Amino acid sequence: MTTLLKELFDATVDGDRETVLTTVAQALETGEEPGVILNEGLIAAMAEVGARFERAEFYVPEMLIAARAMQAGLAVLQPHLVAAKVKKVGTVIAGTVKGDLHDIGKNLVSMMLEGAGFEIIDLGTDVPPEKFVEAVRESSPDLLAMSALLTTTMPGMKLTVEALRAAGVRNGVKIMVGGAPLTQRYADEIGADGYAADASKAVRLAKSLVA
Ligand code: B1M
Repeated sequence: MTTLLKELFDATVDGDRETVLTTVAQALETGEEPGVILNEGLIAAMAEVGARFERAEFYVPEMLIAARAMQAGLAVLQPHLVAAKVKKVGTVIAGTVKGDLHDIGKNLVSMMLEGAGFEIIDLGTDVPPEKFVEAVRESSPDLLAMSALLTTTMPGMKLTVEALRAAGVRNGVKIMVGGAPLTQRYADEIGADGYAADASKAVRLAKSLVA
């Protein structure tokens, strides 16, 4: 890894947005491949952030700050990635289910997935089943990622799985669910393909579901 990419890696892990922005720009100026900047700088750094979170060396705030720095760097890199036709790991439609306005966890999961190379289509909060179905129909994503923070809104996930089935699009998409009140058992009960307890595990699950 070049010194510049190492600097980008460290700045992303530290959530140092300014240094991320300058090192991405410098790496592009020196002719570094956009895909290498993405993989060795930003994505590798977010994998390290996930690993530190799992070792309880990082908590949610550190992870959020790093993810925001990563997103800033990614925005600069994006047009160059498109020009270089760098392939995405997969496309994810993300949203918090109907009746539920909690989005901090969903946003963190989305940012970590973005940091792992996924393209995110974020439907926001309070998303009814029919809106998920419409988005799956329109975008044919690899993954549908649903979040719920309230015991009263969890059933929205089951209704969405049923609505996807009724619309005939369930089999074309992997469904992952998460949020504080959820369990693997609930995910199994509603026919989801996977459950993750936190953003780091969500990245691992998403990668395994599209593998
Ligand atoms: Co609300 N709230 N809240 N709240 N809120 C909780 C969830 C609650 C547990 C607080 C409590 O009573 N102790 C409780 C729910 C009780 C229950 O149902 N069991 C509750 C309640 C009752 C309510 C209201 C009903 C309060 C009221 O008005 N009477 C109301 C509901 C509004 C609505 O949604 N319709 C309400 C409102 C709000 C605010 C708007 C004030 C605010 C949300 C702001 C926002 O999100 N923009 C809020 C907040 C902040 C919380 C707490 C304090 C924090 C949630 C949070 O952001 N955590 C929460 C109590 C708590 O959790 N300590 C609480 C940090 C976040 C990073 O974690 O979201 O768990 P989390 O996400 C994690 C994992 O769950 C996982 O990864 C994330 C990162 O590691 N994960 C996924 C999440 N989604 C995933 C998806 C995946 C995989 C993993 O794959 C798809």
